[in-house]
Formats: sequence, C-alpha cells, structure tokens
Amino acid sequence: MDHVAIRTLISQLAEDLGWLEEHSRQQSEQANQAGRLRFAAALVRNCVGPFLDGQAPVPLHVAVVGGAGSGKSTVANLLSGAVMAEANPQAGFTRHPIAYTGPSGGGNWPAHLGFLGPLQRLTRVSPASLDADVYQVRRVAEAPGTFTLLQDFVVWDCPDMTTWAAADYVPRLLEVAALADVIVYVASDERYNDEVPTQFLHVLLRAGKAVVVCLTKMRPADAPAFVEHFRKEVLGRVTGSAIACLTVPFLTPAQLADPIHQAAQYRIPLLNQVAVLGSPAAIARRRSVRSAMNYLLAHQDELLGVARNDLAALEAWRSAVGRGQLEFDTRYRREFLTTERFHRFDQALVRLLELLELPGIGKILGGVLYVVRTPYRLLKGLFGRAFRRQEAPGMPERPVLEQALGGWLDLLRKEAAQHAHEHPVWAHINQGFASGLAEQARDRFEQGFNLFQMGVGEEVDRTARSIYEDLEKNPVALNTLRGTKFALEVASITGAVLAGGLSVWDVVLVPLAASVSHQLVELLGKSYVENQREQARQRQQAMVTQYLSAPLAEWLGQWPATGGSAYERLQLALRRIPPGLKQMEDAVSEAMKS
Ligand SMILES: Nc1nc2c(ncn2[C@@H]2O[C@H](COP(=O)(O)OP(=O)(O)OP(=O)(O)O)[C@@H](O)[C@H]2O)c(=O)[nH]1
Ligand SMILES: [Mg+2]
Repeated sequence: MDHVAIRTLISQLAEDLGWLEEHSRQQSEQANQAGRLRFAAALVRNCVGPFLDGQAPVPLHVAVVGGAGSGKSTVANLLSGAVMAEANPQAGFTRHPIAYTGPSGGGNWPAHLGFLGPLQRLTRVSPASLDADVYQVRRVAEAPGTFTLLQDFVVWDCPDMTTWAAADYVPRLLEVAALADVIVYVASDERYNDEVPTQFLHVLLRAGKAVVVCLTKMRPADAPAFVEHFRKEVLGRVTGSAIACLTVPFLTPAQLADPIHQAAQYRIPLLNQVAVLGSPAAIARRRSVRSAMNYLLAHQDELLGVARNDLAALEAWRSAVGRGQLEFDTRYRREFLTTERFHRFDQALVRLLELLELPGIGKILGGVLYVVRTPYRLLKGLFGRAFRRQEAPGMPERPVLEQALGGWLDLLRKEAAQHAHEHPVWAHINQGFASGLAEQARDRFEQGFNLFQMGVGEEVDRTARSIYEDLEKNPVALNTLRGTKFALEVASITGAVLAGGLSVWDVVLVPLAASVSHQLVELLGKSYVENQREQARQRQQAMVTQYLSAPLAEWLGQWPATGGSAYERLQLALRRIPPGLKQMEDAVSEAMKS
C-alpha cells in the first residue's frame, strides 16, 4: 500500500470508530463502551497510523494515568525531574494532557496528520486546569549530571479517569493512553480500588500496553503490604499483568519540591523501570504497534457490539416487513388468483380443439362426424346449463392488491407505534409514518404495479397462445394428433356398427361412439389447458412477488438505514471496519518485515 492509501485507510478507520463512539454516547448505558471505542480510534490514529507513516521510534511516549487526585502530576514530576506539573489538592485538577520533553526533544513528533485526534496543540503555556480539547508541550530545562528519561521519552501528565461518562475530558486521556508506549498507572492509598480506574487499567492491559503500577501516599512501612494487597485485589481481578508494581510513599514537602535530589530513592527505580521498557526504542515501538493491532483485531466484535441493539431493532423491523409481505402475497392468492378464470385459456381451448379438426377433405368428414355427434351436443348443452355452478365473480385485481397493501402498511404502522419507546430505530420509523412513509410506499407500489401489469398481460397471453401455437408450428405433431383423433372416431363408429351389425340401433350407437371418442379428446385437451392455467396462476403469483411485494419489502426493510439517517452511517461503519482492520494488519505485517 502506498502512503496515500495508508493515510486514507487510517483516517477512515479512525473516523468510523469515532462515529460509533459518538453513536454510543447517545445511549447513556453505553458510556463505557464509548470510551473503549475512543481508545480504539486513538490506537489507530496515534499508535498504528504514525508507525505505518514512517514515524521514528524516538521519542517514545510514557503516559501517567489514574484516578482523580491519585498523584499523577506528582509522579509526572518524578519522571521528568522537574517540578513543572501542577500538583493540586483539588481532585480532577489536571484537565488536558501536558507533554514534558527535553530541550532537544519534541522534533517533529507531533506533526503528523490526525495526531491526538481532535486535541489542538496550545501555543502558549496555560494552566493544567484549562478545560478544553487541547494539549500542551512543556520543555524541561537540562539538569546536567542527572539521570533523565527525556532523551528518549516524552512524559505525559494526563487528566483523571473517574467516570467513563465524562465525555468532555476523559477522551483526552484516552488519546494519550493510546499513543503511549509505556503507561504509569498511579493509584493512591486512599482510593486504589475505584471501579472505573480499575476498568480502565483492565482495558490498558488487554490492549497489551506495558503498564507500570505506581502506588502512592502510603506510609513507607505499609508499602509492601499495600503492593501485595493491590496485586491481589486489583491486578488479580483483571486479565493481563502489569510489568512492575512500584511504590512512592507519602512524600515530604521538601521531597515534592526537589524530587531529583530528595526523592531519588523512589524516583530512580521508577525511571529504571520505564527506561528498560523503552530500550531499544525501535523494539519498544514495534511492541506497542503489534499489541495495538492484536487488540483491535481480537476485540473488533466487542467494539462493534455497540451496534448490537441497533442491528437487533433493524432486524425486528425487517422481520415485521417480511411478515407483512407474506400476508400481502397470501391475500392476493386467496382473494384474487384462486377465483380468476383467465378467460384467454378458454379461448385457447376452443382454438386447440378446432385445430384438431381435419382440414380439406377431412373437413367434410369432420362435418359428417359433427352432424353425427348432434344428439350428444344437444344433451351436453342441456345438462351443462342445468348443472353449471354459479361462478362467484372474483374481486378485480387492483382493488385486491390495494387492500392488501393497505393491510401491510397498517400492520407496520401499528408495530412502529407499539415499539417506538423501545429503541430509536422504531421511533425513527414511527416518525417516518407521521411524515409520509406510507405515501412513499404507495408511490413505489404504483411504479411496481405498472411494470407488473405489462409483464403479466404479456405472460398470460403468451402462455395461452402457446397452447395452440406450439402445435401450429409443428405440422408433424399436429397431423399425427388430427389423424389419431380422426382414426379414433372412425374406429369407434366402425366398432359400433360391427358390434351390432347394420341395424336400427346404429342410429343410437354410432352417434354415441362418435361422441364418446370426441369427448375423450376434449377432456384431454381440457386437462392440458387446465394444467397450463394453473401454471399461469403460479407464475402470476411469482410476478406479484417479483414486481410488487419483494421490491417494496426490500425498500421498506432498508428504509431506516437510508436517506442519510444515523442507521445508514452505522451500517457503513460496520461494513468498513472489519476489512479496514484487516488491511491495516496486512500493512503492519509488511512494514515489520523491513
Ligand atoms: N504530601 C504529599 N502530598 C502528595 C503526595 N502525592 C500527592 N500529593 C498531593 O495530593 C494532591 C493531588 O496530587 P496530584 O499529583 O495533583 O494528583 P493528580 O492525580 O495529578 O490529581 P488530578 O490531576 O487532580 O487528577 C496534591 O495536593 C499533591 O500535592 C505525596 O506523596 N506527599
Ligand atoms: Mg494532575
């Protein structure tokens, strides 16, 4: 993949995940899931994206995260070696991420496209309490002769993580946590066990981040017990494990003011641990990228799970549409097709029987036979009239279809009203019915109906015509049939004469024999035509489905996910994310080969 394609892929993936995040924020119960989606989007744009874009591994990023007031800013000062991060008794003081770099650090790392998503870089130094979607970079002056991380690392002091629902500033933390190659997770003696920071720790570990836990504010004597307790109670309950669990007991004001010299005993182990994780830098960066990629691939179903309720509601709507379609088709069959005679088939039968009469000289013979069959014809006519069932006149086709459509739409309108409070998809459909959805459906039906009529007229005509046309086009078969019929009639008459000898009975027997054989042929023809008529019925039913009910069901079923609705965007995101991740994985594997 070239660079342009990779950038497009990265920004599209981040955008799709971002859209899902926004979508889930609108559902209050999914705040925590929204946080995960934000983290996933941030992994794409801040971790994997820059790697594929050829970003150098140095500087690596270490992010200090944890609950409100746990001592993050204090630990950031230990890491950077300068008292520049504002530690403040007011919990939740730090409101945007602040990067600490050495005097020579900083280079071009923040320059790549989409870095930290929506966070803007502040151009002026501002207080950490500035509550806006920004980040700032503070340069730490060199302190010659002291151990520093800032050669290879940028240290990020982050806002807290107390609730997933803090849509305003938690996402700022998530951007930096995703960027980080090393995480320092800070938990204080007072509130080490808070639920949300623990959940967050869980996400970081599952994402394969290198996590160093830093426990703060305990009495020095309590440190070992606290570590053990934390390992058991917090780390023991989450999947994955932290690299190390260090302690920074309650510091004196003097230690807080000069950590390099006064708090070296706590600072140095912490620095060593972080430095080890970042050495060599290229390997550390590849590990970050590989872990991020593995996490995204392994958890994509869970990430896309925010759409589960939406998809279930869409599915329920489509199944209601499907039920309506079935009822529509059934009504058409019951109320129209079963009573429809297709009179063209009766005409076709007449034509077929006419065809079977002999032409030319045969016509004269046929005429004779016709005369011979006169008594039968008269009788048949008489009985026929006496016993003909009164045919129930069926409803004309169009009103039947219109009523069936009305029933279908009423059913859907009722379903939408009934479920409107259950899910926004249903509310959206209910709103649709209030603003012309049924009328639009009728318009579509109208278009379909015109096509259907054209198609169906032709189809019935063709089938009916083919009953005799096929025979007309095949003179051999036609003549054989004519000959057979004629021979049958002659044979039966001859048989009758021979059986009784020439007698007065022949006046009865001969017409009877001629009639029986004729009736036989007529019956065969009739059952053939009847069969064709039934097939025409079935084809017509199929055409109603093809031209009317199926396209309408398709359109109705898709309706909530069209016209620029949220569900259209949702489906686009769901469609694009899995192949996008796969492509990103391929690009990462390719880049790691070099
Ligand atoms: N004396 C003493 N105070 C500490 C220590 N660690 C943290 N504090 C104080 O606890 C308060 C909170 O510490 P911060 O480092 O600001 O904590 P934070 O996690 O950055 O807090 P927020 O940014 O508000 O989430 C500050 O007043 C710190 O001075 C310590 O070891 N000793
Ligand atoms: Mg702070």
